[in-house]
Amino acid sequence: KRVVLATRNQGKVKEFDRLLAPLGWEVVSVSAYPDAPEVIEDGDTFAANAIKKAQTISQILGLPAIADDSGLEVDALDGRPGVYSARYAGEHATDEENWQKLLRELEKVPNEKRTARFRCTLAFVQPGQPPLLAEGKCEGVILREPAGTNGFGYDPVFFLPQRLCTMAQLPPEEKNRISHRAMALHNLLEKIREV
Ligand code: ITT
Repeated sequence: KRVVLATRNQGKVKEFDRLLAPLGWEVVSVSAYPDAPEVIEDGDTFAANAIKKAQTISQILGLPAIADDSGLEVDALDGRPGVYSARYAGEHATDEENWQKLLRELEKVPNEKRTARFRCTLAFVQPGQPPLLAEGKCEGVILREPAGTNGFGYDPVFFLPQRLCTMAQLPPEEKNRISHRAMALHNLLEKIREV
């Protein structure tokens, strides 16, 4: 079972690899294909972007593809940055620039109003077939200072009340037990099994 991961985000690739390899899936990143195109993410939902990424890559390479579109929804910001999470602080912003901007935007927001969630939508496409979609989420609170160095993206400022630490303080295998991505992948694998 071979699948191309239609992502250029190395943090995502590492997590999928850890999750899928034990199940006998051979995971290949799209970065291994020099001719694979850059997919423009112009959808306004996670699902639209995930479908577009998976369909484009699957069609061009002629292989099954999984795409992940994910992001952080902050309640005090009416759900932003949402689908714009990767480029919140600008088109080529680093993870650190993005969470720094988030902390600035939330400076005046009191602790009890800093609730947020990560969301992930996965699309699985086999050449010539309609996409299978699956979703996952993970609830948390945005801190005022970063803590931890694991993971990627907004993990250092995403506090997990049940674990009393940030996502970036969890070892990778622990993140993979509770994350939005892990939940979505679990749901996707159920659907793949049904087909
Ligand atoms: P691809 O489109 O190539 O997959 P991307 O990073 O642009 O890579 P998205 O458009 O889905 O992917 O953006 C997701 C952003 O949401 C990501 O860059 C992080 O800032 C944030 N994010 C998603 N999952 C996360 C996680 O598990 N931990 C921390 N931040 C996460």
